[in-house]
Amino acid sequence: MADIKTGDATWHPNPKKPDFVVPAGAVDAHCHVFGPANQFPYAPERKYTPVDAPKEKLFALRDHLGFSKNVIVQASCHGKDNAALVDALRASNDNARGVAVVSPDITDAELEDMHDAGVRAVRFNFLKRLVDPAPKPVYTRMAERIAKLGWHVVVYFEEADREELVPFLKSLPTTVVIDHMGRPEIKAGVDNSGFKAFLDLMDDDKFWVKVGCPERLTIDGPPYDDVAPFAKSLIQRAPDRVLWGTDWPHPNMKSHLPDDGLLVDRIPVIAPSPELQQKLLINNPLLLYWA
Ligand code: 0GY
Repeated sequence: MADIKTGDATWHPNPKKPDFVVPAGAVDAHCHVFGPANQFPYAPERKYTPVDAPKEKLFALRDHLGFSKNVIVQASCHGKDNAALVDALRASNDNARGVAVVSPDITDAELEDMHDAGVRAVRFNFLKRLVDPAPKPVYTRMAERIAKLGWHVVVYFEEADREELVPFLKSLPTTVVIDHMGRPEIKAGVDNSGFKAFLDLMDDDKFWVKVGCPERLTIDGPPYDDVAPFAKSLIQRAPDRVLWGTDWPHPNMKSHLPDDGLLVDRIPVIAPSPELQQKLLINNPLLLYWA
């Protein structure tokens, strides 16, 4: 595993062709586009500057991995300017949907334009290393506005902040999708009380969860055996409300360059039956993003 230096790309230059053949029509439901900066400059308030990862590279990876569709999530390095995201959506032939990060002063007409491009959610990011979170009423007001468009909320938080955030998340008027399994404490093991509480939360059908991203959570490194039990438990508990994504281009990865082909090969480990794979990769994301 090579160390990644500042200024290096955070993605594998030559991911393997997956051994696991995903079902036809599969959706990579968490990925990003970065730049190119000369067309879509990074936000002045950003907390990291990535290497450009433009839409052409994302779509080539999609094809290489055997996927058909993407859900592209606005990353913090682009702040509240969703131009790169919208450009990728419009270039996708209806094969991509978007999760935007928006400013409270966005107009209804601008939201409707984004809907037309394929945006179906807003992301509330509570990771202080990535953003300076706003006061909760700002998010509540935005959730009320986007609910009218039939959109949902995607939320990114750390396990340490979960308990404090849950009442607020439950109060939102939309479905809430939780990024990266709520970033569980892998070293505490799958039976730890925090993750048990998270599993209990998933009994509320307001909540959906993304079960990818082992590369970011792992302690042991590839092939991510230490993270698999967490994803597997979530899929068993809420098979109709789980989503999977590559997380390409893996912003802020410092420990190693994840091989996206290997990430795909891990899908049958966490979703062992064809029925679970069909829900995870097709039925669930289509319902949430293309219905
Ligand atoms: C991710 C993860 C990260 C970055 C961002 O918005 C962002 O910049 O989400 C991270 O550094 O954990 O998958 O989106």
